Amino acid sequence: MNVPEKSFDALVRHLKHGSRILVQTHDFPDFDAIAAAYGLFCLFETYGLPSFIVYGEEIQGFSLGETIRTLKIPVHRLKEFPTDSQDQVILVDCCPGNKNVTLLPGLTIAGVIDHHPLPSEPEPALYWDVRDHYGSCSTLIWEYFAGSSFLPTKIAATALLMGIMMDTNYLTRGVSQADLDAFSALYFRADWISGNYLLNNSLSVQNVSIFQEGLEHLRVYKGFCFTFISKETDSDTIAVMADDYLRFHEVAFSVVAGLNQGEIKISVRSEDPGLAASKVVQRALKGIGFGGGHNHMGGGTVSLTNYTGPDDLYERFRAAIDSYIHEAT
Ligand SMILES: [Mn+2]
Repeated sequence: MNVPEKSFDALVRHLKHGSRILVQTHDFPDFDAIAAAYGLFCLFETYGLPSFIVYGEEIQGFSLGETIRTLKIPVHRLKEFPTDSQDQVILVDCCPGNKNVTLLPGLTIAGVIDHHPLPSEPEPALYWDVRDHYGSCSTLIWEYFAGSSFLPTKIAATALLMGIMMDTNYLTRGVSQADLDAFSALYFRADWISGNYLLNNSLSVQNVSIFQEGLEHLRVYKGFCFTFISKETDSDTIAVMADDYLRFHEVAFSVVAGLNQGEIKISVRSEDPGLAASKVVQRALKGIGFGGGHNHMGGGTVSLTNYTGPDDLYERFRAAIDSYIHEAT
């Protein structure tokens, strides 16, 4: 059987001539999603094909917003971006059929470029390039550059390098050979001093009370830690907290839940190779919300109507971890 070609040229061959190209990320994009979308946008530009980077909900966190402003990445929130029935969509860093991306009704999904495991029933798309062993989607887009006759500009290289660094937590989780190759190809092409400055300034002193509450509510059970934030927070801050708690040597799996715009947002991190963050969060939220991600990092959402408080959420995660360990042994 012939394996369909995966490359930028192959993607372009699946596009309809004369229709606008929308490069859509998941609804609450992160660095990797924005970087991959921007890399693709730049490639389209060099081919003389204008495209638009779109997302469903919100850019969260100071650091990502500041990066988009500094690097002048043209992003559009779908609520303020009129679409046309002829538009064609390319999804990056997400998959049609997963709940973290709201599909535009009636529009053709021309392509899917992702590094998350496929959902059980993905929606149809014309071109697929899903490499779930890659640490970042930015790596995949770098390979599209490498396979074309164009190299990324300094700004595009900086964005892609930031995407790799964030999704692999500075090359410490889920790293494949492809990520290392992309890293070494991009490192001296990018302005890493600026990129690192932007990544390392994600916190605000206004968040001190959130960190305080996180520590006050922290529960630790057999290598698993859980906390919740009752104040309004954002997914960026809870992700930083979930990362940080793994620094406790007693903790190998962390869960941080927080209130965000009428929903409970959950960030999950695992440094236990036998405990996949994505699988635990899916199991813990079954029936009350949804979750997903990778082995090392994941996230989820529970609507307030289904939320029965932090004690219940804690028990759900504890039970999910216990049953998972049980199955594996
Ligand atoms: Mn990603």
